[in-house]
Amino acid sequence: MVNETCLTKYQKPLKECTDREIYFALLELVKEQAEEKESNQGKKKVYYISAEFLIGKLLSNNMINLGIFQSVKEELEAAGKSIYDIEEIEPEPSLGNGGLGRLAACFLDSIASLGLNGDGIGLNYHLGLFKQVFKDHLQKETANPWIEKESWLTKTDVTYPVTFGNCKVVSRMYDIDVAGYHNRTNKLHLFDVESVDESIVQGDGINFDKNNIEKNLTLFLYPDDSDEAGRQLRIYQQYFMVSNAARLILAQCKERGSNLHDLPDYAAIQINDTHPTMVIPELIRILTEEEQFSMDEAIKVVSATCAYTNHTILAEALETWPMSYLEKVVPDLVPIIRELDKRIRAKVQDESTYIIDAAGNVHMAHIDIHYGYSVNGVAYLHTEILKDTELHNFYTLYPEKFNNKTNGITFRRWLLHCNEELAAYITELIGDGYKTDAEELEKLAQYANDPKVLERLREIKLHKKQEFKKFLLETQNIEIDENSIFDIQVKRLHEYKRQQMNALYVIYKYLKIKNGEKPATPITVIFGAKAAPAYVIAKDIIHLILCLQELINHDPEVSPYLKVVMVENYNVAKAAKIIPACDISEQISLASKEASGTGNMKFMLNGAVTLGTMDGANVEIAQLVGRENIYTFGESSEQVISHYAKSDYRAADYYIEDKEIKELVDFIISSEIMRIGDVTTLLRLHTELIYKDWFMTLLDLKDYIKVKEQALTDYEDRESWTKKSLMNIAKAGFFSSDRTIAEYNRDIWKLGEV
Ligand code: 26Q
Repeated sequence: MVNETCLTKYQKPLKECTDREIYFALLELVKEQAEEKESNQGKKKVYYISAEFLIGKLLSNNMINLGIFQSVKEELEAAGKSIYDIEEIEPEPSLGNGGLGRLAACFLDSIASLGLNGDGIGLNYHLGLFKQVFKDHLQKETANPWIEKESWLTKTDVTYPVTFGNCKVVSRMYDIDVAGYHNRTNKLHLFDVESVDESIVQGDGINFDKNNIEKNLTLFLYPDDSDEAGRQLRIYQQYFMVSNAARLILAQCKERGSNLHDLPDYAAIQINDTHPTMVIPELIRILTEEEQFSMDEAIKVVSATCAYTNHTILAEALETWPMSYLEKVVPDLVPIIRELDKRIRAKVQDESTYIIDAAGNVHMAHIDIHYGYSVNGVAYLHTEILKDTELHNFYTLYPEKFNNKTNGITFRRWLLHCNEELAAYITELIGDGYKTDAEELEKLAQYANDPKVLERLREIKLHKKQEFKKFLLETQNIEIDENSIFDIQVKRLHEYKRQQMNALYVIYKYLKIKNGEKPATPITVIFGAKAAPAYVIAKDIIHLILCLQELINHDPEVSPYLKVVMVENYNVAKAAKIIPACDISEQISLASKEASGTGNMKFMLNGAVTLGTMDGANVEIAQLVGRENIYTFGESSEQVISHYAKSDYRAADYYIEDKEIKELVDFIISSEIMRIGDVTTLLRLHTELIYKDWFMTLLDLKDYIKVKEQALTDYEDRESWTKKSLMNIAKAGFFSSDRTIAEYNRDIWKLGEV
């Protein structure tokens, strides 16, 4: 099969082709096969609009879903080639920041795999999110171009004019095929402008002329915590995305027979966080201005079509835009937004729910909640907190709109692809029904006391650890011990996720070893995290970790027992190599702050044991696996919420009153660390932890250390540890995104049978 494509494409056989040539041959072959399964069946369609789709590399996953991975792999092998070498050629599109973007990608996979009629709509960022490099123990950002002449993108002839306050652009739609697992192919539509000019990026960094919208509109994806200059550009991007989305959706619905008055029978629009919220006023604008709808009817129809997902409880992350920005960028939407606000003021007393506040800021989430038909959180606890506190006033108004959809992950990528060996062994034990019905993983539980099974699971884990060890040596020249305990925290860097608490544990362990207390089994603490370029404290935490890495790994007294690794430029491809190698999964956010987490699910599925707080989906993991198969610690979300309400947490009290805490925190500015790192940076972090510590690191530090020590001790009984590992895999079925998407469809989209 591949050989034929090579002969046609290059006039030479597979075995004479370079890996690069083979990659492009496979790209062509897979695109052709995916297109054959394209289908637009079904009257109603879901449009998942998202500013981010963190799709990762697509080659192997598409081959798995099309059912040709094994045969292609074997054909390559016979020609002396390796599919794993070919995988390395593919550039990774970095079209997302983290959880929210990756969730959107998993959802597209599940929508297609369940055979549902549904497409994604987003933006084609040419440089995506920045690439992270480490220099002088600091994070530096560089551009990450990923679009090559031949790629997964297919240029379409769909183009629309988009009008901003001060300029006009013409869009073009590019499509990426989304091949479902042994099922239909859907589309990811990514809009772009042809005038984008990558040469306006200065030097090898990520600075560029912010004023030239035609040239910069789809150049970069903004990091999830951006400075003022970047924020205005995000409104341009958001409006560009939803203006195109609205045009496309209305055109497609008309094609399928809608007269637009019946739009809710033809479309469900899922709004992924508030980034696409302007689609609501934009649709209302088009229907009233161009389709002769009355305002009342336009609002009714749009409200019955749009549904909103909330992904965050952090108040500072809820999007509000100054009216003055909107007047400049999207003046045509301003009268609509004012009308939407006026209608709420006329019927609701509660000012906290108004769209435009007294200071003239527009609250995007408020538009979604008043003018959408569904509001969902992304894990049980998260939805409860939204109802009880953050969005309580809205819940009182519209209790029927609120529902929970606990996140999930696609098992195709996060098991079948990233851990072929484990997937094959599971198939050997329980058959391959679990690939389409994830709950079948439960059948593994019957082997919990089978020494042969546990032995084989240990072997697979060791093998994945060896593979990651090799990768790390090749990419960062760091050598780790595959027989050590791999304790891993990989996720975006944010204070609420508390990488700094893990770093304080590393200091604790370092001092213990220095004091002669050596761990029974060596420990490798692995981090991977990008910090938003403007997020100072986040970057300071990276600096601390890199300094610890330097100090500890070069200390001959300590490094045989403890190593620290910060993986550079953590992304989807690296996640797929790291996660299967994990023993202990660190999910240690301050309770109430992590909406769900999805990394926690990926680790669990690959047999890691969670060390975590009772936050986000950890709560559901704990409930599923039971007390003996998870390590939980720290104050509860109720306690934390009460600390904020009463303002009664003072980090300085913990620092002053507890000698051990003081010793760990002060190590940040010890002569050992200061010799390696930057004094100003380290002092700033030290001060921050003692006088601010907004996310209460010191509150849970002692309990964290205690429980982590217990986990490490328990690891010594390999048999019972592997049993925990097995039980985690067995209970992971609930976290399949197939389950999540089936629930979205049942409760929100109601697409019906096709
Ligand atoms: C907003 C305004 C301006 C600039 C950037 C942003 C912005 C961009 C991205 C704000 C937030 C994000 C991303 C949020 C995110 O990834 N949230 C995560 O979503 C996951 C999927 O539901 C959850 O599992 C995580 O708990 C949540 O943190």
